[in-house]
Amino acid sequence: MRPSLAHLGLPFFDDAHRAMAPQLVDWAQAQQVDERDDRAACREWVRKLGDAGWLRYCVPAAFGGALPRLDSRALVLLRETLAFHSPLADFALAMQGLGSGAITLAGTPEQQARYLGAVARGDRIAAFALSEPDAGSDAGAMKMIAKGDQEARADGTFDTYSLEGTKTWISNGGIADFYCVFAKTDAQAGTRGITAFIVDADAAGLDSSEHIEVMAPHPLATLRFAGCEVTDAARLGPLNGGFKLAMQTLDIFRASVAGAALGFARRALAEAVAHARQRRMFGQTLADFQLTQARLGEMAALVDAAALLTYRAAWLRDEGEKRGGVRVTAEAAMAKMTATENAQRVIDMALQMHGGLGVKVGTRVESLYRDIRSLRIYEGATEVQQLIIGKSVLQE
Ligand code: COS
Repeated sequence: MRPSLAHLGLPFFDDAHRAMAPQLVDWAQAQQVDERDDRAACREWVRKLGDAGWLRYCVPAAFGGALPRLDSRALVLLRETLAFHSPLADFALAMQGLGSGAITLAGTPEQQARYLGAVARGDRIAAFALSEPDAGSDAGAMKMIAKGDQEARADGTFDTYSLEGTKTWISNGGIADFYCVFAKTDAQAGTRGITAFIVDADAAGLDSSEHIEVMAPHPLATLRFAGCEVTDAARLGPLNGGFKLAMQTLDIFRASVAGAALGFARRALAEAVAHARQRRMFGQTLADFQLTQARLGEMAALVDAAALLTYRAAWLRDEGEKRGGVRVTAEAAMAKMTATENAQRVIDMALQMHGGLGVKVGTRVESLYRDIRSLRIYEGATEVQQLIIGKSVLQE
C-alpha cells in the first residue's frame, strides 16, 4: 500500500522535501524486516536506515548529516512515511534523533565528533534517559543524582561524578550504545539543578538488563545506576542546564511524534478505504453506504487537521532557526496532542469499519490500534501538552 504524497504541494515544504519523500516511499516499500523480536528488528532497522542514508537527517551536516541543521519538516516527513510502512522503522529512526538531539544542541565539538557521525551511519544506537519511576510528566521531580566526587572547581563542576538512581521507560534501553542521562547536580534547585551526561552503555555501574514488555512491542528498559562514574568530559551542556536542554530537545521531537501519529492515521484511512471498496454487504459495497461515506469524510478531516498543525509546528521551527531560533513549545504541543488524539480516533473508526477482521491479530488496523496508544503518553502525555498550551495562552 502506497501513501499519497499530495501534502507535499503545501507551502510548508521546499524542493528538498519534495525530492526526499518519494524516494523514501520507494525505499520503505522495498524493505522487509522480521519484526517478531523487537530488539533484533530495531537493530536491523537502524542498520538499514543507516546504510540507506536516512539517519543522516538525525544530525547536522557538519557531522555527516543530510542538511545543515536538524530540519523539523524532514523529520516529520520521514516519521510519517516510515510509520505508514512500519512502526518499528519509525521508532528506530526517531530514537536516533531524540537520543542524540541533546548532543546536537549542546555537545562540545569532541562529543559531537565522537557520537553524531556514528549515529548518522547507524553504527551507534542512541537513547534519551529522562523519565523515572516517580518523575514522568513532572520531569523536574527526578531523584537520580550525579554527585561530584571531589572538591568542586571554581565554576562548580567536578572532575568526576557518580550517578545513582533509576531511569525507566527508556526507549532503546538495553540495545543502545549510549544514553543521554539527566540527573540532579543540585538536589535543592528543582528544574534549575539538573545536568545532562552522556553515558556509554558499557559503563561500570549501569545495568540496562530489565526489559519492559508493552502492548505494541518496542525495545524499552529500566536503567539502574549504582556508583556509575563519569568524568566532566561526559557532561552535556552547562552545569544545572539539563532541564532546559531536555525541553529544547523535546520541542524538536514532539512535532515528529505528531508526524508518526499522522503516518499511522493515514495508513488506517487507506486500509479503511480499501476495505470499504471491496467488502460487499446487503447487495452493495460498504463504500456505497452513506454511513460509510460520512465516516470516511470525518476520518479524512481529522487526518488533515492533524497534518496542518504538525507541518505548521515543523515549519515555524525551521523558519525560526534561520533567524537564530524561536520557541515553538506551544505549537509543537498542539501538533503532538492533536495528531496523536486524532490518530487514535481515526484508527478506531477504521477498526470498526473492518468488523470482526478489525480485532483479528495480524490485521493492520489491529496492530495500529495497539501502536498508536503509547504515542498519546510518551514525550509528554496529552494532559502535559494541554498544560503547556494553556500556560502559553495565559502568557499571551
Ligand atoms: N525550552 C526552553 N526552556 C524551557 C522549555 C523549553 N521548551 N520548557 C521549560 N523551559 C524552562 C522554563 O523557561 C523555566 O526556566 P527558568 O527556570 O529559567 O524560569 C524552566 O525550564 C522550568 O520550566 P517550567 O516552570 O515550565 O517547568 P515545570 O516543572 O512546570 O514543567 C512541564 C513543565 C510539565 C511542561 C515539563 O515538566 C514537561 O514537559 N514534562 C513532560 C516531560 C516529558 O515529556 N516526559 C517524557 C520523557 S521523554 S519519553
